[in-house]
Amino acid sequence: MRLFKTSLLACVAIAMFAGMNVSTVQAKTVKVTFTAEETTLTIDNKGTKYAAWTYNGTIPGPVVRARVGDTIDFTLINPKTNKNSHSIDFHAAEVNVLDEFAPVKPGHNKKFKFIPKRAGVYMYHCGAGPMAQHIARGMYGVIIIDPKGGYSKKFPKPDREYVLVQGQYFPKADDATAMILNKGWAGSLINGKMFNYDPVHDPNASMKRILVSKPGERVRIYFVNANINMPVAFHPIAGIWDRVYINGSPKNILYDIQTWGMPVASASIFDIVSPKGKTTANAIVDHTMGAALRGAITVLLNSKDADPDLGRNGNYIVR
Ligand SMILES: [Cu+2]
Repeated sequence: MRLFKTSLLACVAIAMFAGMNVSTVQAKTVKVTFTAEETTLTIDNKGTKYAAWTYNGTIPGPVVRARVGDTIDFTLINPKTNKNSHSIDFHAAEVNVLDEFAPVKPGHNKKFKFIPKRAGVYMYHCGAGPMAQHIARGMYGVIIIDPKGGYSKKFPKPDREYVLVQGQYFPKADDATAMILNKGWAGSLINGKMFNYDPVHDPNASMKRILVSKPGERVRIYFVNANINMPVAFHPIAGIWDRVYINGSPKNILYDIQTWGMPVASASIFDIVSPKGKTTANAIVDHTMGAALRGAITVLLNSKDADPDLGRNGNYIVR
């Protein structure tokens, strides 16, 4: 009887403790406001201009991050100075395509809320027609949904976190038909620029615009394939993915992967652990040669002098 009482007390104590845990990670409301901007951006290291369409003026748009159970309170502003309707399609949202994701005319706004229920990394993009053109011109980005339970042995806290989004560059921004037919694509954009982080293959690139880590660190890459028609063969040259979390979910772990195929509109987490005690470099590529050699190469330098801020405290995207 005494044993029963003790274990009952223990159960109550555990339940109380569990209750405390829940209250310490309270769901919150994450306010997100995107303004559709039809603007001009530079899409390579030599200054080539492009008539881009964006969320908040950048390719990709802002990184949105929340936890399972949080409320995303979203507003899309389409200024009346724009010529086109725009919309939002969050792959992390389970809603009504005819309502939340409907196109918004210039001069109008759209507001809705959703509660993400599944941990992962997800693409978002504009779905207004022609969708191929709205995506190709730059209206895409990343939303990260962290698991409710946070980090664990199966989902360790990384030392650095980077977002890489790959897109296709179609120089004829007005030719939506060519985009749909995959004709005339001239390059691969990584976070909005060809060879954005590759001073090895592009003499106009800067040695300062690369990804960095210190030897032995776990680097987590949130990768999104925002191409129009091309899958990606994602590979870290001179390295091996320690883990791939398919769709970014801690439930979907693969170990020891050289190349992972990413269909259009997919997103996953890729962990790489740099060797300890020495300086090394990786070239993270789309191993599809037509994409790699037209822009989809990213240098990751592992050295003890690595900038302490890059890939930390929300600096996911090297701009
Ligand atoms: Cu759009």
